[in-house]
This record gives sequence, structure tokens and C-alpha cells, in this order.
Amino acid sequence: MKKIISFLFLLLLIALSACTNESQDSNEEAKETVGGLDREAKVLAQNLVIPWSIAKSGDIFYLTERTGSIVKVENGNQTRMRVELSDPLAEVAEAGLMGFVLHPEFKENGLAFAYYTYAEEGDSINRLVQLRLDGNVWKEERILLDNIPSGQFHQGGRLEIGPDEKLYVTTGDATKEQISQDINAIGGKILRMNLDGTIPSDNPFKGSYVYSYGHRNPQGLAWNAAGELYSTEHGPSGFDEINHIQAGKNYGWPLITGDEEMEGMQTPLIHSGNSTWAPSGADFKDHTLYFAALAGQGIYSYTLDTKKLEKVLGGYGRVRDVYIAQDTLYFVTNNTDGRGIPRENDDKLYQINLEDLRKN
Ligand SMILES: [Ca+2]
Repeated sequence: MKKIISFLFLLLLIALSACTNESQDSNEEAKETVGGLDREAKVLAQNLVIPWSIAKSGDIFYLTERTGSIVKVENGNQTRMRVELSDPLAEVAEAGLMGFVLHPEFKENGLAFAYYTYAEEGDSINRLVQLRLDGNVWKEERILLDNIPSGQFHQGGRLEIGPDEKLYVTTGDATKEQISQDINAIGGKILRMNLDGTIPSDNPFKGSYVYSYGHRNPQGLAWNAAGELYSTEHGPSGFDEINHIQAGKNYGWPLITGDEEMEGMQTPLIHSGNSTWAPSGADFKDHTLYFAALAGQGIYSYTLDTKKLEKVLGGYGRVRDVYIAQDTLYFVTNNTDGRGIPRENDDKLYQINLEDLRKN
């Protein structure tokens, strides 16, 4: 009987994962012939376990692994660092230790921020914390925001610090889509806070962390040279989005998708139509947004003034995050997340010159 139940549970899991956008994956996509398949990227780290977020301080990288570690990469050496969290990580899909960003004064104060899903009484909940690096261990020092909705899927989880030195956080609808339109709920939102966890006095809704709403599962945030914020967002089935994020605006989920319009709601700058990018981490070089694609297996670019979307890299499998420093783009694959096909020594951190990405 127990075996039958676990078999049925497995079937349920497979069926559920087939419904979610992140999971869309096929061998056909892996072999797609869109540009960029022949570009050679240099491996900086390997044997990573579902790396989610790239942070960089000088020449040192810190990569979160969804399973709960942070890997330090320095001069070709790799160290897996322990992260001491106040609760055990939840073992639900798309969840674990995800977003991570260094404090602007990290070199002086050793501080960073992290977003993770923990388990409590059979439930899963997302939380934002401050960590401090103590020797080779990251220690949770305090909770900045708790009870961020979690569910079977759509955890959000991207953290970035804006040019205004505020901390921005993406949260998912946690498969409870009605919360995205509720400005009193913190799921299905982009949140903005001071680095001490307090609510900025110039946030659009007084006394609220909510910066923008009507989101489904945003997972990428980046600012262009003019200081404007853009996001990537997982759509329901296709209809992935790039949005220009402005304070207090409503991005429409679940009421509108794709090109649909509704009074008081923002239609995305561009969407994937019936195809799927499953977009995650993003970064800018001048006016071009580069974003990681999981199901889309590679890196895409979207140039603001020409409105041109291109696939600029493929052939490395699922990509979770990108990070740009000067003329170099770094990216991490996500072939070990159970939805891809791991190659030898996956997952990896790579680097490639932006100039090489632009070559035809
Ligand atoms: Ca939308």
C-alpha cells in the first residue's frame, strides 16, 4: 500500500511539474539552432548544485546553491561554505536558498542578504534575512521580512540592490494568483526596503513594502544606465514577460497576459507569446538587458531602443542567473535542478566577453 501511495505521489509530482512554466524543457529545445550555439565560454567553477544567484566582490564570486550552501570561487579555487539559517530549508519545488546580494559595504561589514524557503509544520514559507560572513561560515543575523507566501511553485526570490541603495525583492504568487492583485499581500510583488529592513518613506503605498504589483513569478531585476528598473517574469504557459517597473504600478496578473490591456494595468514591453523563455536573473550593459533562460536554455538580450530580442547564447543547457561586470558576462547553469540534462561536472559558472556574445 505504502508503495502504491508513493507511486501515486510521484505521478502527482510529475503532473504538477509539467504544469509549471519553469519546468518546460525538451531535448528539441536543447538542440535549437538559434544563434550563439558555437560561442565558447570559459568555465570558472564546476560541480555546483543548482546554483541560483551570482554575487561578486572584487575577484571573488559567491554563488548560492538552492540546497543551502554558498560556493566561494577565488582564483580558480572553489570552497563550499556553510550557511547557518534559523530554520531548515523546505523541500518543495523551485525552493530553497535562492536570492543573495552583498551589502554595498560588504568588504567592511561582511553583510549580505538572502532569500530562502523554510519548512514549518508541513508548510513552506519564504523569508528574507541578513547574513554575516564569519570566517568561512555565513550566519543568519536577523530576519528582515518573514511570511512571504510560498506554495507548490512560484517562489520569486531574486534580490538586488538598486542605484538608490534600497533592497528590491521579487515575490511569487505562490500559486495563489488572487494575492497578486491584493496590495495588502506581499506575494506576487516587487518589494522595496531600506537596508535595515524598514519601509522607505517614499515607497508608493504608505507603510508598505510593495513597490509594484500584479506579478506572477518575477525572478530577474536590473537597472539600465539611466537608473530605470526592468524585470523578467515567468508567465503561465508561454507569455513570459519583460516589464519596465515603475513605482505603484499594476502589472496585470492574473487579469491580463500577453498583449491584453486593461485600464490601470501595464502590458509588458515584450512577451514570449506561445513559446517559453522561463526567464530568471537579468543584468544590463548600457541599454541592453541580458537575461537567463531556463526552458529557453541560454541567454537572451533585449535592447530597449531598438526593441530587438535575440538569443545570444545557447548550448549550455538551462541558465539561472547572469552577472555583468565591465565587458564580461558571467552565468550559471541549472542542469542539476531535476528539469534538465546534466552534462559532465555540471552545474557550472562561466564567463564570456560581451563582445563575443554580440558576434554574428
Ligand atoms: Ca504582466
